[in-house]
This record gives sequence, C-alpha cells and structure tokens, in this order.
Amino acid sequence: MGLLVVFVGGSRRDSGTGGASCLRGRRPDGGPGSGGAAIEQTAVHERAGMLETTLPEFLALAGEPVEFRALIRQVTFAAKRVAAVLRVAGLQGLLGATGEVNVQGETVQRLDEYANEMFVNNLLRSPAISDLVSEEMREGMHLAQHNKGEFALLFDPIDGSSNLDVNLSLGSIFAVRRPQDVLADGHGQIAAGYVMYGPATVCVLAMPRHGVNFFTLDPSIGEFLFTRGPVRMPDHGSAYGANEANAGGWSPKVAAFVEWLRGPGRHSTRYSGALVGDFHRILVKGGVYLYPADREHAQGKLRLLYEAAPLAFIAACAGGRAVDEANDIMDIVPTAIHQRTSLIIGSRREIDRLAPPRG
Ligand code: AHM
Ligand code: MG
Repeated sequence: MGLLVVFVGGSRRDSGTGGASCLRGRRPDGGPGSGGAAIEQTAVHERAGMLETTLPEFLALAGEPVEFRALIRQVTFAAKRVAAVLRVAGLQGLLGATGEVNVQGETVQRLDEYANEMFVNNLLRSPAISDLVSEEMREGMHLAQHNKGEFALLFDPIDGSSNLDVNLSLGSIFAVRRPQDVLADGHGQIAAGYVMYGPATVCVLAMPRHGVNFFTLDPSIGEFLFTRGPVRMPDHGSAYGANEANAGGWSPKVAAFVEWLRGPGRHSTRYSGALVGDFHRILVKGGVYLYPADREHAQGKLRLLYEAAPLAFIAACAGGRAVDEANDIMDIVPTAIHQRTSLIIGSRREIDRLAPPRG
C-alpha cells in the first residue's frame, strides 16, 4: 500500500508557545543528553483544572499551532473508534488472527488490521500529515501527492495484541516528528503519546512545553477531558515489570540490576504483557519496565520509532529516563523504520543506577 520513502535527518523546529521545555537537558559538549525535567504547573494547567476542558480546548489554550491541533484531533478520533470496537469485539466476532504475518514476523490479529486502517484512513484526511510509519506497514507511506503536511506520524495502532483475546488492557502509541526527522534521534520528536484502552480510555500526551497530561474519554459525550497534569514520574518506585522467562539470556549487567531490584524490601513484580499499561503504572507510581535484549531477541523485542522512543520522550517530560542498557533511548539515531531496541524505562533513581548519566 505504501511507497518506499528515504528519510533523512535534518532541521528541527519546536511547536507551541515559548517557555520552559522538559527536554532542555543537554550534555556539556552541546550534544543531546539524557535531558528530562518535569514541567511545573503552568497557567494552562491551572485553567484546565478549574473548568471541564476537552483535549482540543487544552491545546488551544496552550497556544499549539492549528495544524498540530488538527493532527491530534485525527489521532484521537481514530483512537475513539478503536476504543468503541474493542468494547464489542468479543460480541461481534472480531477477535482472532487474520492468518497473515506482519513485517516483524508476528501473527496479525484482526483488530491489529482494523486499528491500522482506522489510523491510516483518518490520518489520510488530515492536511497536517505528510508521512506515516506504522508497525503494521512494511514501508513508510509518503502522502506528499495528497497532502503537503508538516508532520510525520509514527504509530503502533494496537500494542500488546496478545491481550486482545483475553480482554485485558491495550494501547496505541504514537510520535509526532517533522518529515525530515523521521530517522533523527528521539530529540527529533515534537510530541508523543499513547491511548490506553483499560477500564477507562485515557490519552496521555507529552509536549515539551506543557509536560505530560492525561485526558480521559467520557464515552457519553465522545470527548477526552483533561484529568491530570503536568504529571511527574516519582523519582523511585516499588515495582518492576519484565518477562522473566527470558532472564537466562539477559546480559550480566541487566541480570545484576534485576537482582538488586528484587533485593529485600525493594520492588514487587508487575507485568501484564502489554507495554502501555505496564508503562502507565510506572509513570503514575514509579518503578521500572524492562524488555532487554536476550537470546531470542538479540536487538531487543520492542521497536525504537513507535514504541521505545515515544515512551522515552514521555518519560523525559515527566522527569524519568529510558536507556537501552548503555545509551539513552533519546540519543539513539535510527537507521531503519522498524529497528528494534532494548528498553529499560522508568524512575530516575533506578535507571541511573543501571546506567549512570554521562557528563
Ligand atoms: P506487539 O507490538 O506485537 O504487541 O509487541 C509488543 C509487546 C509489548 O506490549 C509487551 O510489553 C511485550 O511485547 C510483551 O512481550 P512478551 O510476550 O514477550 O512478554
Ligand atoms: Mg507494538
């Protein structure tokens, strides 16, 4: 369906109004650094907290450009459709596999395909978009023949699809970049977020000048309403999440770190098998999520551009941190759109112990 596009790293422009940025951290040599300092409450949060404020109203109050607001409207529209279908999928026979295998060599669930179509169809309508990269599409889609948009959207339409058939939490993850920055490091992201389909549907949106904010879907009116922000990830937590069946293939460094996490009185284990819910717990309560490289996943299992980097951006905007064991995820320059990475993400105190910040 898509055309092969060659993405080249390039210039960066920030969206939104002036003021502090949660990504201001830079190494002393001027290169990108682990960055990350949670945003303090601004007048926008104060105002949004006093009145019922929808996500589009929040973005308007925050002074975000109209094109960015249009893009987020299309993303959340697609997510609302996905949330609605997830609620009735079991009743309407929409669960189960398609029989296809995706570019990652993984079984495609019918809802993976449906969610991808929802995102693509809605985003094709947005004049703000010029490029799409999805976990479910072998190649990036370059829409310049339809749109002259200024944004690229990179997304995983349904993450954690092994949870589909058992009615557990799932999510959609997305990152917004300039088209020329698709293969830039994580600092090339303009915004990032996810929608978590749990008991409530929650959109988490991170923007450098307005931090990480939660918007909860009120299904009776079909609107995401501001419920919390700016969110600060606790500096440490009391839980960690990892697929410990892979522990035999972890590096000695990761194995020793997990041993430390399990030490007396330290961390409990919490792992659902779906990244968005597992990360959301850590964003709210602190702790660590790990999917390191192992024997079966020599480069790690998770995808850099539409799983690890957006969550690393959200973590940085909330004062947390993400590494691949040695490097900050935000500093990794991708070479391919479906590149995999190890991911160890969470509270500062825990991540700094595994990988002390450089500089
Ligand atoms: P997916 O994009 O194919 O759904 O895979 C990503 C998921 C993550 O949500 C989750 O953390 C991880 O894979 C679970 O993997 P495992 O079943 O190996 O523990
Ligand atoms: Mg995924």
